[in-house]
Amino acid sequence: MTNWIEIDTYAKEWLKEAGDRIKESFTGKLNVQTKSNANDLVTNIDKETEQYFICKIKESYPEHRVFGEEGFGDVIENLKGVVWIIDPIDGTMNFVHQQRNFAISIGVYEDGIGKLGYIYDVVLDELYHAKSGEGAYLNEAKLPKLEEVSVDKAIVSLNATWVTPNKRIDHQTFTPLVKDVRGTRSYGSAALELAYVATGRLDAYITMRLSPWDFAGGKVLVEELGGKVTDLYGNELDMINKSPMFASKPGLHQEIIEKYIKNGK
Ligand code: 2AM
Ligand code: CA
Ligand code: CA
Ligand code: CA
Repeated sequence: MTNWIEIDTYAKEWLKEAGDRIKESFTGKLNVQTKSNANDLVTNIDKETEQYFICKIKESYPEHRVFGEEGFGDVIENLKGVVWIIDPIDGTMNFVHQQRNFAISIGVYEDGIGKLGYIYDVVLDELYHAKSGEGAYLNEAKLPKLEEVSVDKAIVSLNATWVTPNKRIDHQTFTPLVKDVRGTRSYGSAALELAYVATGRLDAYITMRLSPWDFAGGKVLVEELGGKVTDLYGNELDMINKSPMFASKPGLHQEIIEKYIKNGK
């Protein structure tokens, strides 16, 4: 039997330690490199943080596998057994430019089912965490279940990229939605945006291209509170490959898909 209480205790300890190391890096010189394009950044701290977690996980749980953005973990083609899905720094551009608005994101899955979810806002020392079936918390405070809201009273997070011509979707798809909602926001960290959906600061978050490590932790958190985390059309998310993602309060999720996304197709 998997000892989730023990894993949860370790995960929280490692998150705090990794967070302290990240904060210490603010005074040193950052080594910034680019990945797929000039705006796709990675730093030595992203890499060191991922390596830190892998080291800790493999030391305590040699049979667990790690699926991490920076590629120091295992080659993952399925989610059999226990898999830690890790984004060492989500919001690297914010980390480099702002030294805030980034987070460590971790989801621990067993045979593809989300068991533990963590999003750690290092700078604010705010840890969003959930154990499937046992509630979600912001630090020590239990988060209330999400309640339904209508589109006209909703704040929706959507990056401006998706309302300008782009490769992934007809950019006019979201125009009616943007007009009808109370407001739009964009924070530049998918993990934090999911944490904000969990806390009700945002009512929904839509994005056209995320990887499993961007949403693995947030999915456990939002679902634990009764929210929906799916692809753009309400289907199960692909936990291995990149995909569009739509996270929302219940009710609003269905309303946005039916009235705006399907119509915009
Ligand atoms: P990152 O900072 O870990 O790379 C920015 O809007 C959000 O999208 C962040 O969560 C960021 O994660 C993610 N992101 C950035 N580049 C991406 C890419 N090429 N594919 C998928 N997600 C990306
Ligand atoms: Ca990245
Ligand atoms: Ca990310
Ligand atoms: Ca990252």
